[in-house]
Amino acid sequence: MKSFFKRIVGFIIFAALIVSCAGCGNDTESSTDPQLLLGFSQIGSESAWRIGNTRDIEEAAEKNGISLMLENANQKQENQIAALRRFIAYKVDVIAFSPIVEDGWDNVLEEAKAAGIPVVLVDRDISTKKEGLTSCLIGADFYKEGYMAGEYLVRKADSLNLEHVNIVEITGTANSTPMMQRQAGFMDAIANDPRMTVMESIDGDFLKSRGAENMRYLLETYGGDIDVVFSHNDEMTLGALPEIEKAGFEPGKDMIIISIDGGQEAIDVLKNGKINCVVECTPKLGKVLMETAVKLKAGEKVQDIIHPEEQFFSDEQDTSKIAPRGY
Ligand code: GYE
Repeated sequence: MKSFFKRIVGFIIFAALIVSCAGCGNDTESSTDPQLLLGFSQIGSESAWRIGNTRDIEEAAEKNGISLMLENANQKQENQIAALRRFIAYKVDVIAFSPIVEDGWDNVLEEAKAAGIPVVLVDRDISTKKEGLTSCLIGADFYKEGYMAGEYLVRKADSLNLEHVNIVEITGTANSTPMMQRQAGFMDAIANDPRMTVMESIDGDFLKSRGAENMRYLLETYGGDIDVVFSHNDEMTLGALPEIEKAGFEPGKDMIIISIDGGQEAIDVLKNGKINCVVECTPKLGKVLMETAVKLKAGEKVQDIIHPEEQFFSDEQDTSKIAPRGY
């Protein structure tokens, strides 16, 4: 009995110590007591773009004194849903996430709404019939990116006096916003040009390995009939290029290569002439995300959609002047 009593007293003292220390710590800790806790669910680490985007968000959070709970879903929607539920249980101030695909978010977003936590979509959009599940979207205009890629191809076909242009398309993750919008923009840009034929569109899931695998299959199937490879991201392009060379073709010359993202590695290959065109998609969304999270916590209104400014790089310009990319 005595020892039980002792234990209780010990526990009370221990608990009191924890409570009294929670707010003190050292001086720096107390002064950085987070005014804002942001939960961010990232898709994964599939590309230089994604890794650059994660880094940018971490740096922006730190710069703005925002506490970041960052979770990497390793390419799985179920992991993202579980992360959002943890953020809700943790009562974060704002939730942000990059939805891997567009469908399937209604239930968890209803839960966030019921908990009164504003949600920001970063990079990709969702599709839902319900109103008011998210506060805004910060991400690129993927339709415009695809459209610019298509416009480039029309100009390139003109400059080479091509009569027929056979295209293969390696697409990003099925049912993801960039995949659907880049494809739509590209198709619209070439739609009125009778020279253009898309021989096949194939899902490469934004992965380098799948870019290589798909390119092998496309070369086996269509061989030298391929005039153009339109790839939805740099990783898949970088996977496809060695396969084209192994099959005896010179990328950039025998085949026109069009890519999207504009990471350093792809830009270096553009400079070497093995890629003809790279449409920029900037991963640097962190600063705007932090500004938006602060406004949402303060109950202020934010813009529905925020698209960053994006550039375009191709063999039509002096590529030696392209500044270091940072991702
Ligand atoms: O193009 C690709 C990535 O959603 C814009 O996802 C992003 C895309 C990007 O992994 O490389």
